[in-house]
Amino acid sequence: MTATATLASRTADLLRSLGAAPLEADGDGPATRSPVTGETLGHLPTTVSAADAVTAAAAAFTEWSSVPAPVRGAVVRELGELLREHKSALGELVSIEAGKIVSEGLGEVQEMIDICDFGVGLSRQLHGATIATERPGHRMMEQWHPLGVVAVITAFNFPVAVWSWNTVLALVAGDTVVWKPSEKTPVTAIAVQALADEAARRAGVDLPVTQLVLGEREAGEALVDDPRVALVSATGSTRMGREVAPRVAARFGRVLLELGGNNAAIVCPSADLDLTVRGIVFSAVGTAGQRCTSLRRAIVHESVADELVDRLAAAYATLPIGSPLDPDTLVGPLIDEDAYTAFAAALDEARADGGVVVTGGERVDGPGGSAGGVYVRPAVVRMPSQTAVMRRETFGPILYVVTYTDLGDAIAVHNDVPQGLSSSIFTTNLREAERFLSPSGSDCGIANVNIGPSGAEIGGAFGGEKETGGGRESGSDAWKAYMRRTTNTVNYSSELPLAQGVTFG
Ligand code: UN1
Repeated sequence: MTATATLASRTADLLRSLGAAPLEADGDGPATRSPVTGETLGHLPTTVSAADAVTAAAAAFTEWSSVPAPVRGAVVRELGELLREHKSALGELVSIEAGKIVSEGLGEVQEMIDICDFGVGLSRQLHGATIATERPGHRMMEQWHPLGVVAVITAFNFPVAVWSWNTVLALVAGDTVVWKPSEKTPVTAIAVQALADEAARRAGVDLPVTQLVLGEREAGEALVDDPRVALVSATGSTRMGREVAPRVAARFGRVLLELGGNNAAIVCPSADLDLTVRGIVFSAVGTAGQRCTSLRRAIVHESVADELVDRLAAAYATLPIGSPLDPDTLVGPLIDEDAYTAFAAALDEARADGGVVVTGGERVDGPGGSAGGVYVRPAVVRMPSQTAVMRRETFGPILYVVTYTDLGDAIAVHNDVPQGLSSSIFTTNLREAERFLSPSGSDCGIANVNIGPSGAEIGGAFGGEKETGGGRESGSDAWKAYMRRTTNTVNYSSELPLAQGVTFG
């Protein structure tokens, strides 16, 4: 049997085991491929159109929003159970379709399980405040009510977890969801939708509370422009967000944007270099540099830069690159040829700017040979300063290194990029760490100490500032984005005192 036949038939088996129909070997629908070998996995089925999905979601919302939140939580509990049961199958499918190594494919499903656990608890904690009023015999409070139909637009790099962060909160909040996944990762979406349908069935919910719309750009645009969609939660490039935000704003809808990152680590003289090297390698190389939280810039004190770069080069030299399905691999493929073009162009530009590629940057053969799958050696590039290429997000494993002498300058360089997602400092000096976390430190939504910028837990709010889009998903009080707040004032007296001391008649 050829490798091609193996991956396509493995995908069919996995889909069946997850309760979904296998893809068609021949069909009218578009073909979809695996980045592991570049081979076709099959042809996609036709799903409901965006407009019809929104119609069904809007109708379902009227009923679903009246179901008590702790009862809504039952769907999420069932989903969490199903994900536990099917973790290895779904994780493997993520590896086949998105090219993540085994451990990261499983980790992504674990993130889904974690947010389900969070969501079940949250379903009993959707609380509003009681606020002191200035009027006697009055009570003022706020309540959080379901918002409406939520469109979830996801990217290829976290093809299932990002859906779950949004959908779990939306379901608990009493919203209904229409999902438009990346064109590059429809198969995992089909599998997850089958699990979500089964979860609803097990919870006794006979409403289309979650739906899947497969399609190209037009499908996403239809959701963005539909006035019945109350919230558009979109993960992807800044370019995409720049188009989505004004269109949704034009109809006074809400957006939750998770766009590009250009995440950095400042490495201080006191840093524990053993830990720093491990933290940097995981963040810069994990998922082949294709996380929005991937580490792209190291801003290193001049006294430790040479040693750190030598140690990074040594660590990079031993990285196993190859099929993400091989449990020993640490670096899987880039998603497609376009990703390689951007990777190579960024390296050329860095060299033209005076950068020196210390290690990596070459294209290598993967399991599909030179014909299929895009594999590269992760690169470390020493730059003379933070030039334009460093200020751009290139979705691949390139780590740029610049040096600093003064921490204030390092923080200025750190913040001098258009994006503001995640950040980190490696130091054992309390003053340096606290300064980085302070208002005059990192300007990102996520700031870490002695941890790289990637691999956030679901319990915290996830998202960033500036061109990252300002949205927050996942933990903490991110659920509020999926609900509408009402402020209620109740007069239980027999007088009618007016606010601000106004007298009227
Ligand atoms: C993304 O890359 O779109 O913090 C999300 C992380 C993951 C999520 C990344 N928990 O790296």
